[in-house]
Amino acid sequence: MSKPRVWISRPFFPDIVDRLREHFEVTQEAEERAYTPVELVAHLKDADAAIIGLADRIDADILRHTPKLRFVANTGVGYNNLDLAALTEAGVGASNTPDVLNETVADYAWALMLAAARRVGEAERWLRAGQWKGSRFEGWLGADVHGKTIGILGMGRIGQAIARRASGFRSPVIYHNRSRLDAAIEKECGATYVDKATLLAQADHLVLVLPFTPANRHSIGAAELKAMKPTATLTNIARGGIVDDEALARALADGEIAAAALDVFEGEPQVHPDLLEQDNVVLSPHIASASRDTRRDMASLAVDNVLAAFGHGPCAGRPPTILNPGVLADAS
Ligand code: 8YV
Repeated sequence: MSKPRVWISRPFFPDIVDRLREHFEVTQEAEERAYTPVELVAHLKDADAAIIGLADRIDADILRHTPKLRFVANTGVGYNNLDLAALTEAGVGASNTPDVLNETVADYAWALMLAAARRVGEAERWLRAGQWKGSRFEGWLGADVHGKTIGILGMGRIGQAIARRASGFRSPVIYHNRSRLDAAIEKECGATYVDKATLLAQADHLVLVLPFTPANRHSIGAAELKAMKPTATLTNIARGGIVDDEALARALADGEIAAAALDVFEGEPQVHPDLLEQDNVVLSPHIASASRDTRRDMASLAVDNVLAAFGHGPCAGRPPTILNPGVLADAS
């Protein structure tokens, strides 16, 4: 009997991919890029499973042409690139990579927040441009982070990991979330629940960790930015589109907030040209989870899910982070 086929849309860690070869015929792309729907169909029409990235959108139109497909493993915790209802309807299991990246993404949220507050990017560009002719006691004044109020919008596991780090900075944490956390978790994270208006008004450094849903689009727009302190910073490590990037560029230019740091953008890899004009914004190319260890853990978890979906490995039959477990129950 021929082995099932798995298509991997991007290159990663050959030793991890090798774990599939005993059970699957593996095709892996040598280059990472965004595929058109037509290209995706061409790659997926004979595949039994796929390991994909956030740029690969799987929806009902694709699934109509992929009758063999049984499982899709997404290499990210966010899965707004998957139409989960359509996958479930088509009987295709899907998984993501939660938890393994929480601490790494939380580290990066702090890195960006600190960089925005202390003007690290701006100062480095200035130095590299040969502008440093002598010290200025009153130059490069930024905002402190220690002791200041950290605001977190979206308090899932990554938000909680960000909050826990605040105790070393002696910074109080306030948060807003769709649902309030249990008192025990609030206590452990040292975080106080507030409504969104209070969060915006009181945060000295606001971090966004919301999942992207159509309802969350432009959760931070012109009105929300006006409601923030003029000395505040805004950090987005969640998803592009949660912030209205054009409104943010205007707010930064008008001094409505002091600075921002963005790892994600609406329409990435394009970045709104008005943001590129602003010096008081730190920009990075969606790398919050990109530590060597964590990217390996994410790849490994995606592979574990595929193996388990086809009855192999220690979790045989129970993909560890499946998003629609009913699909497998229906198939058995
Ligand atoms: C990406 C992310 O997965 O996990 C997520 O939701 O946004 C990131 O970790 C990563 O950039 C790989 O594409």
